Amino acid sequence: MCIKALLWDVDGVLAETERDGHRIAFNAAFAAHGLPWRWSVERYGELLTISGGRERLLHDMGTQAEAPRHAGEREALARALHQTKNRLYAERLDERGIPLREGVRELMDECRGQGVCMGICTTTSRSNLDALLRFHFGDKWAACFAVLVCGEDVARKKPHPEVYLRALQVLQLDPLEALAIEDSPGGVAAAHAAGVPVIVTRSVYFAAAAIDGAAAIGPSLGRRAGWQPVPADLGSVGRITLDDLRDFHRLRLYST
Ligand code: XBP
Repeated sequence: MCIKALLWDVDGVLAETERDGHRIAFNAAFAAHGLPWRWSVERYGELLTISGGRERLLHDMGTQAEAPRHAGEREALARALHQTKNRLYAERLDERGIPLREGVRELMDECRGQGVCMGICTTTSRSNLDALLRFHFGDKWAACFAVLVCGEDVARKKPHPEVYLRALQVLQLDPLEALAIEDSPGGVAAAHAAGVPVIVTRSVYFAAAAIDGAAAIGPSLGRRAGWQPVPADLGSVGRITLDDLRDFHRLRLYST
């Protein structure tokens, strides 16, 4: 079975948006709401085990003395903070963007050139995806993708497989006709539970995380060194190509 669709995760895979975007915007939102809470790089890394910004806020309120006592008030505060955070995140990205990770643009170009369709499978909010990709690909960025599944499109966020199941349903594909690219254990678990083979590009926050069940793991799409399994030697090609993904995908199918 060949790859008919490449399904991209967003945060950590397309760009290092967690450390350099969301975390900073969450802290700015706390300040804007007059709250003393600030998430350090390390604390934010711990909080990334909770999928979804609003859910992350609610979880953290359990550790904050200033948090409202009643569940309804906490929920309202989390919603308000999350809205502010997403607005500030989009403003920051409109102004200066966050660079795409190495090899992302080239692999997308290859997919378009070879007629392999692409989808987005993320639990981030659609406005965040829009802000990131508009900066890099212009207002018509969405036309590059056959399906977009974001946080507000699903009832259950990763590691639940709903984002992937939904994308497969829209694309009318068997899970084995797709390949996902993820960076986190939760993302891999989501793809896995949907039956979609998945490769991992390590991001700063999950550089050393234990990750099971990936067809291949490597440091970046922009580098051939450091991947497991080792990609075929392609002489001067310095990055991971669509043919490498086809190899990873094939090896995965034969080994399961
Ligand atoms: C990323 C997330 C999101 C982002 C923040 O998921 O879990 O919560 O951290 O975005 P994925 P929101 O790996 O699926 O891209 O604040 O919009 O949730």
